[in-house]
Formats: sequence, structure tokens, C-alpha cells
Amino acid sequence: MFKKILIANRGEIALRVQRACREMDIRSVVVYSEADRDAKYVKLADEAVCIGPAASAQSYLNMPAIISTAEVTDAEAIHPGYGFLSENADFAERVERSGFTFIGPTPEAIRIMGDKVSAKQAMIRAGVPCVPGSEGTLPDDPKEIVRIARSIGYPVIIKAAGGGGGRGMRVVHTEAALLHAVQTTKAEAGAAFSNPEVYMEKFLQNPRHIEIQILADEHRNAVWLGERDCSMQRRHQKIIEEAPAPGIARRLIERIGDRCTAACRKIGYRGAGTFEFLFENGEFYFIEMNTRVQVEHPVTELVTGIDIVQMQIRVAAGEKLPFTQRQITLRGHAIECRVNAEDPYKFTPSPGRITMWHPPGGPGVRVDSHAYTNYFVPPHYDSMIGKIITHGDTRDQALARMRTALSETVVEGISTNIPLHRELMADAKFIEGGTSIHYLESWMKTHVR
Ligand code: MV4
Repeated sequence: MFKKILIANRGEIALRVQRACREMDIRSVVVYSEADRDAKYVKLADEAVCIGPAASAQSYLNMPAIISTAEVTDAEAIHPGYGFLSENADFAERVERSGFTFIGPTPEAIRIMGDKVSAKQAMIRAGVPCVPGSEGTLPDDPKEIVRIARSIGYPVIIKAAGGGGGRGMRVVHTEAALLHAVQTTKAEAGAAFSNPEVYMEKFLQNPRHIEIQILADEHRNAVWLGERDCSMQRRHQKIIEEAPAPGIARRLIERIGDRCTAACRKIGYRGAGTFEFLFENGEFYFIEMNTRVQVEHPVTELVTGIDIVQMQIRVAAGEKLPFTQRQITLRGHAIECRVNAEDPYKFTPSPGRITMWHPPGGPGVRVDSHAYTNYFVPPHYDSMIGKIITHGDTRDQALARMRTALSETVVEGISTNIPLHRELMADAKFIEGGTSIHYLESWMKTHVR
């Protein structure tokens, strides 16, 4: 096992990775920007090195600074967390070429999944069900484009191969609007991702966002750890996630989970990963794969009892997964509320000093946060300051515990979205379960102002 790991991230996930290291008796090095000098995880780390100014481009995205810090501190491996360099294949490659272990998949696997067209082709070949659409990227010939759209049937969605996470997409309802939409999406994709290639899919009008967590080792073992329902989102920012997904038959999940692990074995995937699906009318459709640990990983940890970050470290060190699929059982229900420093209804960021921080506690309550009383939330980064996660034997119990947890939580000095979470935990449709990806945005229209 590694003796020392460098954590190339900030905020709650830097603290989360550090906790995994400590439990495994691994020393941790954190890199930090000038804006994160006073962060709790910087003080708690065995070693901490300032690598640049607040701007991410000069600190958390600065590959030479991060790799040279690993060199001078004698770290053996680099954990990228989520965001920043976590899904950058070039970074993974430079880490490995410099003689360190990248705690994640191979650069090749990251590259395949980063290109949404090659990801989809790999999944089709591996037997994972995908949204009906173009076979590969769209051709230039307008007649061909029109023919493909007719064969799929309107509405269709044009997506950039280099996009993902909601960037570079356009919905088309009629043939009259098709060619202009394709041209515009291509131009935008060329500018944003330096890759103008686009593909086409049937547009699903009211799906849920369900994702499958997997773990794989380099010995071709792969397991799936159940699903998460991440449908409660606004502008592609998730705010509530839960496991399991309410109302979906176990045999459907098992079938799709087995497809995901078969795909992992087929492509030689290593590490933690998430298969994202749209779920509509009882069917799963693959859309993208994330090759990193995700913000919402704790809900899966609570229902499986498996420490996903520790498993990432163990498989990166070449160990075999310590369990088989049959040994994985799901217990109870978990819900996560992301706590953001923002106006709860206008969603404008609210950085600044937290003058009072009282996190909740009690049975079945977990708080993953780097915040504390007197912590200054810097304006330069994502507004998430932590996550409240509750677990119970049933969804009702997890919900009741979340209501209690939210009622106990005190954050003063900045605005947070906790008032929004309190309302949603009392919302009849959310309590019923199974709301779609459009629910929050339509809820806002009827409940705000
Ligand atoms: C779709 C879709 C409907 N039909 N693809 C948005 C994020 C990216 N991961 C894929 N996205 C979507 N792809 C087809 N064929 C609707 C979305 C979508 C969405 C998906 C997941 C979570 C939130 C979303 C919000 C708006 C649109």
C-alpha cells in the first residue's frame, strides 16, 4: 500500500480523501491555493504546499505545480477528487509518466469516456442499452442528417461529442429547425471543446436521472453498488440525491448493474466509476460515464457499508476488490442534501465569512463538510460548502432524519440553500418519490415569488 498520497483538490472532497488516508495509515499531502490557506483540511493534513494564487488555472489546474509537489514531498500517488483535473486524460498520463500512480482509471479509459460518441459506441458494443440515435458522429451531408432525424423521430437532441454534463446540447422539435440547430451546435462545440463533432439522439421528454456506481480492479473484477436517483437538479446542478431510486423494480436495476460490470470487464476499467442513465417508461438508456468519485458517493456508502474512496486507493495500488457481487447487500435508504453558499431561490453565489456553523448530528446523520465557524467561503470556486446525508431503515425514516437534521443546522453570515431543502423535504411529490429531472424547475415557478 502507498505510504503517502497527494490530494489534488480542495474543499469537502479534500477532507474526505484525507480521512480515507488517515484510516488506512497513509500520510496525506494537500496542495492549496492562496484563497484556501485557512481551510481546515490544510491544517489537518500531514503536509500542505501552497501551489499558486486563487485562480484555479494557476493552482488546482496547474499540472506542473501539482506533479512537482508530489516529487518534492515523495508522494507515491495522486488522488484527483472530482472536478478540476479528475477527468483530464492528459493529467493522468503526465502523472503516470512522472512515476506516480493516478488514483483513477487509465488515461485511455478516461479518453474513451470523455468523448461521448466513443463512450456510447463502447457501451453499445458491451451490451449496455443506449438512447436510440445516430451511429457515431453526424455526417456533413444535410440529406443524410434529415434522413437520420426522420428515422429516429422528432423531437431529437443534438449533442457535442466533447460536451457532457449538460454542456453543448440542443433540442430540435421539427425538421424545419434541424439543419440550423446542427450547424449552431457544431460551431459552439468547436469553440468550447475544440471538437466540432456532434451526434443525435431521440429526445426523452420527462426522464429521471438514475446512475449506477461501479468499482473495478485491474484483475478484471468489477462490482456494482446499486443506483442513485439524482433527478432533483437545476441547470445541471444536482441538489438532492438518494439511494435506492424510489419505485424502480430490483430486477431492472440488477439487469442494468450486471450490464455495467460486464462493460467494465470488457474495456478493462479500473477504479470507481458511474454509469449515467435516463430512465423513462421502465427503460434505462445510457448517456454518459463519469470516471471519477462523485459528489453524491456517500449515499451509496451508507446503503452498502463500502468506503468508495478507500476502494479507489486499494485498486489503484493493484489490490483485488475484497468482495464479490454476491457479498454486496443494500440496507435501508440514504438521502443527501448539498449545502451551497447561495441565495436559496435566486441561486446567486453567497461567498463570505461563516459567523456561525452548527452542523446536525444524531443517529443516521453524516455531514461531509470542510466548513467551521469563522471559515471564509472563497468566491473563486464552486459554492458547495458541504453535504448533509441521512440514512434510515426506510425512505420515510431517512426523510424524517433529514428534516430533523435540517432543522438543527445553523449557518450564519452567508446565505445557503438550506431553506429550499427544508421546503423540498416537505413537498408531497418529492415525498411520494420518483420525480423527473424537470421537477425542481417547474416547482420553482409555482413556489417562488
Ligand atoms: C438527454 C435528455 C433527453 N434526451 N438526452 C443533460 C446532461 C447530460 N448528461 C445529458 N442530458 C440530457 N440528455 C436525451 N436523449 C435530457 C438531458 C437533461 C438532463 C439529464 C440528466 C439530468 C438533468 C438533465 C436536465 C436537462 C436535460
